[in-house]
Amino acid sequence: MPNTLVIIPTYNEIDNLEPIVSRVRANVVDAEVLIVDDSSPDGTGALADSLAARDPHVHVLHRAAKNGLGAAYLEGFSWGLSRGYDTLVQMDADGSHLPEQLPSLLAASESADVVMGSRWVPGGHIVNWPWHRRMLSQGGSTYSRFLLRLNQRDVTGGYRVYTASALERMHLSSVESLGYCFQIDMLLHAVRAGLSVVEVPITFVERTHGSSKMSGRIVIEAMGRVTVWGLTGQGATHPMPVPAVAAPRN
Ligand SMILES: Nc1nc2c(ncn2[C@@H]2O[C@H](COP(=O)(O)OP(=O)(O)OP(=O)(O)O)[C@@H](O)[C@H]2O)c(=O)[nH]1
Ligand SMILES: [Mg+2]
Repeated sequence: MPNTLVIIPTYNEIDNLEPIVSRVRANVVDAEVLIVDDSSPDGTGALADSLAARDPHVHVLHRAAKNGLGAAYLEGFSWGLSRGYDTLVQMDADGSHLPEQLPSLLAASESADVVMGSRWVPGGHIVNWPWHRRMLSQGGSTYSRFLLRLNQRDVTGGYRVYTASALERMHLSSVESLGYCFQIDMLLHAVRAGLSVVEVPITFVERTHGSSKMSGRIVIEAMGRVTVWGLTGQGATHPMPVPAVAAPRN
């Protein structure tokens, strides 16, 4: 039973999916891949099925409708935890997260609960992003770090590795965010659960095929939630409230 599951959420990634899956398989040969597709109209889900039919290391979860990357990841985590994987990776399908850098993230996860691929630490790079995307990413990270008292530099980054025991301690049932904010929400849950978090520099490459699902609504969701969390004292310095009843395990 391989230990590492790489979860790749997809919505209209037909040109990106096959290369990213084969690069993951080439770079971490014993990893398994879970594609979580939200009924992409461009046929990504059918392509995912054909990749899974060719390679027993590839699995697919089909969801009925587009419901945000956060919900797709939560379903992927639950799928992986219930099957006993002990390392779960988040990776975009669009080529922004380089599978060639996954071995260094996995190496770091041997001594940390959560590993975050980071664009904003020394050694981190961004390729082909316009200035307004850099500003949004850096501005969003700075705003969230300040309001939520987080120490990490790249709080919206989505290239991460979680150990299964970390996810089990993070009270995922209270993660509600759908878009960009999901990454901040997850980090906040990790820090408040007392987990060790390390940032590893990555090179983030802007997608060359397909289109971004980032939208004004996603940015507003993130700003609104971060502001409310900050103003209501739900930042990183406050421990997670322990649920009165233990959450059921899948
Ligand atoms: N299953 C699922 N996947 C999604 C959804 N929204 C985005 N994704 C996937 O999540 C990953 C990240 O989405 P992107 O559109 O690249 O958004 P982003 O990386 O936040 O924004 P950019 O930096 O502009 O690319 C990609 O693999 C998308 O296909 C969704 O609603 N459902
Ligand atoms: Mg992207």
